[in-house]
Amino acid sequence: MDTVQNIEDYSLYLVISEEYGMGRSAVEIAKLAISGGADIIQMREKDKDRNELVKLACELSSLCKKKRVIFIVNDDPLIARESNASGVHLGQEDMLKYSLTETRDIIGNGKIIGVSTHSLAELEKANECDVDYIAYGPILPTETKKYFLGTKDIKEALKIAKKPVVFIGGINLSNLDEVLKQGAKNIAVIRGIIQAEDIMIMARNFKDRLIREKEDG
Ligand code: 3NM
Repeated sequence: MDTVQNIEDYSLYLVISEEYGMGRSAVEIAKLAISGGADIIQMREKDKDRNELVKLACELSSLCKKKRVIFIVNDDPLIARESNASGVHLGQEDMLKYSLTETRDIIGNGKIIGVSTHSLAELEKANECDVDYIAYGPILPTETKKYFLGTKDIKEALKIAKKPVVFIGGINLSNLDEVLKQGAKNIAVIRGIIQAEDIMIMARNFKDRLIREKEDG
């Protein structure tokens, strides 16, 4: 039986896109990051066809299950269901394709739904929806987006949020202290980890810092 998993405070959430992985496969990246302490893995692949996505999602899902790590599929609740993932992450534009009601019907009650928000207004709206966590960003400059919100938004976002918030965008080991100082409890990262020469050590550095923050907290 599936146990219901929740995003716990001080989680390290790794978003994997092979295109940024410097030739390393998503599975290889996931294995190394999990060894280093990643708590959540998201498959975010924009250049694969549906069959490839399902195959990869199934591989990552069974790896994560073995390691007791949360596995989230980006964009597509049907692939999340097919791969028996822990949940699905929807961007604002994905919600035009699948409403949250449809998404819940597809993936089921015991599963996690996360949504991306890019303003305090979007975050407030997400508060009232059937979602289990809210991603907020980009809080720092990142190649993926043309703008950023700034770390000052973190405190305000946490004041408003009624669900766990995962901060994302441009986070690396050098600015992690600033992000945590503003009160962030969960962080999501792509390049800061998957572009490290040693992914396992980098994930461990991130996770150690989160654990220290929790203990000092
Ligand atoms: N979503 P990196 S920012 C995928 O703000 C993604 O919703 C964002 O990559 C959002 O850690 C982002 O390399 C990119 O900056 C995160």
